[in-house]
Amino acid sequence: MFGGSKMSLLLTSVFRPFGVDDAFGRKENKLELFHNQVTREQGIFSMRYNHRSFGLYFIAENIQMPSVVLDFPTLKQFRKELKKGYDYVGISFITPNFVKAKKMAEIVREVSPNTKIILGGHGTRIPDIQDKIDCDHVITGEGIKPLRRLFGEPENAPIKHPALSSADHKRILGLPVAMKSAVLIPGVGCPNGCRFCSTSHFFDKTYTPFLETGQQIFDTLVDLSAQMKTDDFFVMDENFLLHKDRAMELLDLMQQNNRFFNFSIFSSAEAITAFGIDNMLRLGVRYVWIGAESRQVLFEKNKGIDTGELVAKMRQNGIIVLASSILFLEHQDKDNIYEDIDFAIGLNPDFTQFMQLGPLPQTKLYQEYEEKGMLRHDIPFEEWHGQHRIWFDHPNFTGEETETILRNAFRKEFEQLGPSILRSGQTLINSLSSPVYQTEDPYLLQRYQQQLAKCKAYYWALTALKWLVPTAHMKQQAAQLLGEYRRQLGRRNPLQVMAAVPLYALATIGRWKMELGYEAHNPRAIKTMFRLEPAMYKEMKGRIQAILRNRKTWAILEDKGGAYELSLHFSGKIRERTVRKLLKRLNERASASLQSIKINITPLATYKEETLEAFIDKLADKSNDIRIYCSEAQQRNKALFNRLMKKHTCSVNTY
Ligand code: B12
Ligand code: SF4
Repeated sequence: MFGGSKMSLLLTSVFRPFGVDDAFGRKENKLELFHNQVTREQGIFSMRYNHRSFGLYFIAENIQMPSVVLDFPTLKQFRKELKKGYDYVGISFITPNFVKAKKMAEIVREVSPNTKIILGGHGTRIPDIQDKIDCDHVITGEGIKPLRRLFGEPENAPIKHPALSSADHKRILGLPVAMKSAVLIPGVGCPNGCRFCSTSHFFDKTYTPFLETGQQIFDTLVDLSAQMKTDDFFVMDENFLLHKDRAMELLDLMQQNNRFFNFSIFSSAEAITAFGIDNMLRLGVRYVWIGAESRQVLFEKNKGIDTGELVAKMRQNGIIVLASSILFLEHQDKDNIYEDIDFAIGLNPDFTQFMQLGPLPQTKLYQEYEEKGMLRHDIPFEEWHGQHRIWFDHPNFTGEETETILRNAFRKEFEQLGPSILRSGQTLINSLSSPVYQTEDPYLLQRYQQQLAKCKAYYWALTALKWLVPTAHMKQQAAQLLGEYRRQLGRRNPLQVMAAVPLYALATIGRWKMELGYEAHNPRAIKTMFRLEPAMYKEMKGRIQAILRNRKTWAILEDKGGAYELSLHFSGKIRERTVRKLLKRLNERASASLQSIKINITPLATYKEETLEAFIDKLADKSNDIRIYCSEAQQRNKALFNRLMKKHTCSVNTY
């Protein structure tokens, strides 16, 4: 605990490296969405993005306790952070990261025994988790309310949405992608309760909205758009269009206010059908992730809907589609599984996810398989992820066979349909012929213009893509697409054509790097402080004590092995009463001279020259190394600083 009454919380993801075979993880578990389970066999055409642990930022933003979010630390960084003396550590983990969470809990006990451990995230559904990982609290399901409860904070306070990029470190063709987009999380969970679905069961088959109305979403979008400088949003909500009234209210507000946000969403076939393509285009839905699951209609959400037709309709109107399919369902055997794979490929989406059926803890599927003794508990949790081998006894497949069939499915999809980036280019140009845009409606016409601009930007890359694709079939696909862009947008100028050369060269270097294994897919550690002032944070390190701390002024004494360093942090105003108090405390604590004094006056709104000067005169008795940190504007007060530097051994630095 750091002095005073305030407590502190460290919220951490599990540690990196991710995506390597070691004692804590597997190479299939990269911290990437597309390269893991969508475009994984598309080589240089695979989309390479890292994603933050959004839940942690959501929690930190919505509790009152001073918190630090540590995303993707190494074990060394985690140890170092723990030494700062937190009261609580919250570890977020999913089932395949069980051993990582366990290791981190052991480290907490060793490095900071007084810190309380809270486990959260999907991994907490592992039965008897509290006996498997040494911890003080387990919070399963939605995390904000229970944490508020634990910390004695108002449970039902409004939810504030954090401003976060939807993905970091975006690359394609080995090149960085500059496009910005933010994440929007309107709520968690899904009431549908499909028997395999981990998210639905984790949130107790209910939807917990963070943003309940269209108005709340609209206001949040306006706010996030200003902060993140983008109108593009990745919407993390299991079934965004299922809440039709909310989405329609949002659309009305966007039209009334002439705002043009764009969305990538997850939605089920039934919700898409009910919402309608027309409304989707108005709303700016550019990308949809849909669960096709299987040729045999097994799930309510797909009943009575021709998924192939729906996918085609969306693509014809310019909506990029990712269709997700499950392999190794119970009815599948060595003959019909290829029919199911062909069915998935036949949907002809822009992107395909193949996932192995995975009985994850506490789903209906898990309970059933557990009862029937079908679960392979001898397979470690690190391998319970759906992209390598199944972890249950399937009547028709061995684990090895599931690995091969899954890989073949991805490869076949790539070979037959070509790179997703080409398919998306096709969908993009389709949008220009969408009947929805054949209208006088100014809002839709503006939407059309946006699509047109996107097509023009895409057109630049097409020739290089044609050169880069590996097979004759794909080259033909690229040539046809090029022809279509030419027909609709006219010929490119020489500069646009020449752009293909550097793009091709850079992508070729990217390909070599990938083939030689030099691809960086691990994110760096990201540390974000919430309600922690720098001085307060510093104090958490054991050697440091605050001798004065109020809302505006911080005085920190750091033991430098016998000698002390004093750091002062002022904001608002320097008050004479505070100065008196500080000098008194200083006299009480550090009677010996101070090695150095650092004074940060940058956050001061205003200061009286005489007060600051008199204060520094007094401090000068205590140390002959005084460093003043100020802003460039403050430094313009040359007369004061020259005087101080003449009188004392004092330096003035700008921040
Ligand atoms: C974004 C995401 C990712 C990102 C990773 C982000 C990250 N930095 O970890 C990417 C794309 C990289 C990814 C990868 C994988 N993922 Co993933 N992913 C998701 C996804 C789509 C959204 C998660 C999210 O941000 N939700 C929004 C936030 C607000 O909710 P939340 O994270 O659940 O957080 C809430 C609660 O869980 C809780 N909480 C969370 N942490 C904590 C901590 C504490 C202390 C407390 C008290 C509470 C708490 O409070 C939060 C607010 O309510 C979910 C599915 C889903 N829709 O939830 C799958 C999901 C979490 N992923 C899953 C899996 C299996 C994987 C992979 C193994 C896939 C693969 N085959 O490779 C890899 C593993 C990567 C790795 N090595 O860790 C599974 C986990 C299953 C399980 N039961 O454990 C899920 C549920 C998908 C699924 N349905 O199967 N994933
Ligand atoms: S509709 Fe999708 S999110 Fe909802 S339970 Fe079914 S699979 Fe899960």
